[in-house]
Amino acid sequence: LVIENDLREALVKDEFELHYQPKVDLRTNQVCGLEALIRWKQPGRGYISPMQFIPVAEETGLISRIGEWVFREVCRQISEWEAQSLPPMPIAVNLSPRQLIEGHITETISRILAETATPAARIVLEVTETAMMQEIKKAATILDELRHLGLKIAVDDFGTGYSSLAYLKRLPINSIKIDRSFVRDVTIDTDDAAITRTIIAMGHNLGLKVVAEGVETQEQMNFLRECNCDEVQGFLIATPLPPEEIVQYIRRPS
Ligand code: G
Ligand code: G
Ligand code: NA
Ligand code: MN
Repeated sequence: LVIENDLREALVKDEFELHYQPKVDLRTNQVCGLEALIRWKQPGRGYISPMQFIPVAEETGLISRIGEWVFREVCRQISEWEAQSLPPMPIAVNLSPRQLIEGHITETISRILAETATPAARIVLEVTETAMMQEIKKAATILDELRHLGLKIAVDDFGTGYSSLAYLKRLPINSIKIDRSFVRDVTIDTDDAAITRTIIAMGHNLGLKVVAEGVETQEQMNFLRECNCDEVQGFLIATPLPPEEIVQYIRRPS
């Protein structure tokens, strides 16, 4: 059981890490971006899943401090990789609902970008459909501010909430990520195949880039390529990796 005090201590003791999962462009087969995923390495207990502690962080409000740490660490990593001459690519950061709606996300992000001299265009913010729909007016205002700063916005876990693409059209969005629950059976379930095709076609008609997540097999990837999906992410390509392994992965001979 994760409790508030453990999380506070984890921040003080610097026990969080970020791992990065690559995304691949289906036309070029090249890595075209990375998603930062938080990990908590507790001495003696190993890694604790964000599924266990992000909800606690949300409930207690600690998410704003953890989120700030994540954003700063991504900016630091971008400049470290730049110094190592790794090709520049966008890095996605997950925002939970409370981070989007409460507090001062725009001020926090613009301050960290300025302090770390990070170009805003290098960052993609992943926001779940549910988070955007909870308070759509407020979400729209905040996402507008963030896009004006130059960040890109992706809708995460797309298809699992109650939004329609017509609603999404009113939000300043650049891409949608098809939830992995549709991708899982896309080659065996005709409904999931139809849903996936439809999301890709409608996303493209609205001028959005479409990413599929949770791609685990070559068959799923072939299907997605045939449907003109733009990018894929999942264990078939790579699991989330620590930063050193990302460097090796990107520099590997192909
Ligand atoms: O990486 P993993 O599949 O274990 O992540 C589980 C969940 O935790 C996912 O829903 C993911 O979006 C969320 N998550 C991972 N890293 C972060 C983070 O830095 N901030 C927030 N808010 N959520 C994260
Ligand atoms: O909710 P979000 O999409 O941010 O969740 C990201 C989580 O999904 C990460 O914890 C990551 O470990 C997990 N993940 C990434 N690729 C795959 C995959 O191919 N299959 C499964 N089951 N999980 C994946
Ligand atoms: Na995500
Ligand atoms: Mn997702």
